[in-house]
Amino acid sequence: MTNDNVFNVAAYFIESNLTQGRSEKIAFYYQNQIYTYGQVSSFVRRSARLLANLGIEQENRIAILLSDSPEFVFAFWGAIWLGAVPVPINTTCSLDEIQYILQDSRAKLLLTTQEWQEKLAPIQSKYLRHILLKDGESAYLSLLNQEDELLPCAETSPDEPAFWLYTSGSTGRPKGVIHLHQSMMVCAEKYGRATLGLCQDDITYSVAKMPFAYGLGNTLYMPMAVGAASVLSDASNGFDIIVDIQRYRPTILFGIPSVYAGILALAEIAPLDVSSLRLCASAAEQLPKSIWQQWLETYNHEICEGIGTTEFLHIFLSNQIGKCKPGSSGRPIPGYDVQILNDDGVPCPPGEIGNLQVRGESLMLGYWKRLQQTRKAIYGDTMRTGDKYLRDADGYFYFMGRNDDLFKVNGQWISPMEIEDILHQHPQILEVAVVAESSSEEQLTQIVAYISLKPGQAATPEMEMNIRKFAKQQLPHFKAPKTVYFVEKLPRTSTGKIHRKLLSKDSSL
Ligand code: 3SK
Repeated sequence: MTNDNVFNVAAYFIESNLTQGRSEKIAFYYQNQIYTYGQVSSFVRRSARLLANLGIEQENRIAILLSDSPEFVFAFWGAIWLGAVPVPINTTCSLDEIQYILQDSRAKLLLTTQEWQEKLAPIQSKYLRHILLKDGESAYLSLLNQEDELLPCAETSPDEPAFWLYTSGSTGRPKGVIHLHQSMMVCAEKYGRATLGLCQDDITYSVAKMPFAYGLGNTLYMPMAVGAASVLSDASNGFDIIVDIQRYRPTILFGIPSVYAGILALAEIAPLDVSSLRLCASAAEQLPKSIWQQWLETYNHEICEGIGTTEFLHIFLSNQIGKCKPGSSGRPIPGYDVQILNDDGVPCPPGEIGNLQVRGESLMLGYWKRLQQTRKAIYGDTMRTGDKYLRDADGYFYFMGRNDDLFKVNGQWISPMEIEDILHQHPQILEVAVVAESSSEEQLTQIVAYISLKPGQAATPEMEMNIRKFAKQQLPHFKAPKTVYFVEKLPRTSTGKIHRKLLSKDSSL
């Protein structure tokens, strides 16, 4: 960062690789193509030029509705180079959510595919001036090839908005999280370099995609910060990911718990080739201990679990290989101050559940047009995340649920995670979510488990009995689920977290 407060994060990530002699080094793998840092630099500059020629100006938002691809990369950095503000939209969003995001962000330009354009045809946004397409006659890449690279980067500052990410909580409309030019650099240094030791020989592979904060760091800016390479892929299920890993031979796998479970369930028919991997990481949701253990036994790798938020852009609590505690989110990474406070704001002693509060330089500026929610969450450079946590005597943090996931049974607070962790040890269970429902007869809170079974297992009354018996043997009686519902798969939010609100019949408990 320069002293005169001029800093453009696109120029920072692009130019540092050129000045360090990496023009010919591979930055991205995509299908059967490769893109070097020199090519990325050229396309990003052309992309800025194309946007400028279309009348996009500094601070204008541009929406990107694409799966992970070179076009996404060039449009994202090109917009920031120009001083405009990219707004990635997750391709798993519903049409209604996409319409909302286009209106709410007031995006002037949308980059998408022909297929999406057709689906979006009934959607109107009075702010949208241009739609560019990845495919078809005037494909975005061929438009870039007609541009020159001569536009200098905008003289932005580290503390002005660089990009937005929409976060869809379990209730309400998605919120636009405004991130600054400095945020990506902070996360790349604190988590990528200092915590994981990312280096230029690494090839990263992320299950989470770039419109999700976890995926953006894993695939885009963290590898670029050290001159590493990454894989751009839209694979989302266990089998396709196994194939990708064999093909691209990444050194780092950034997974999520449901995908680790899915890959393990395929271990007999399609074992994962782990010979290229030096590190497996997990975030986005709590990783059940049993999956951590099975992964170690099956693939001889610890999983380095961490947790972050879209508001902090990336991970602030993480385990370290060799010092992992399964079931824990790890300890604060360098540069982040993480506290657990009781409802009076007093730090909790080890073993007591409290509210998670995090301080760090990558914190968002705020939520777009959500002053009350911003003020409620943030004070100074500190945020209350809305998560319940406890810490053990060694300083490891344990996720107990979102504030509104915890419920009381028999007068005692119950964390659904504790029960899910036990049920995950049942050999036939693939995924489980525990919620509270009120029983119609007695109006009492009862614990209910929604379960999807491993391939080949049948959801029979005997299976239900067997699972309930297992739970009673492993848990105090009042914590054992009274009802088990079998589902094909659990509902998830667009960022892959279990959508508990959609499960509970009475979410107001
Ligand atoms: O959910 C998480 O753990 C996460 C991790 C990194 C970046 C963003 C998020 C939400």
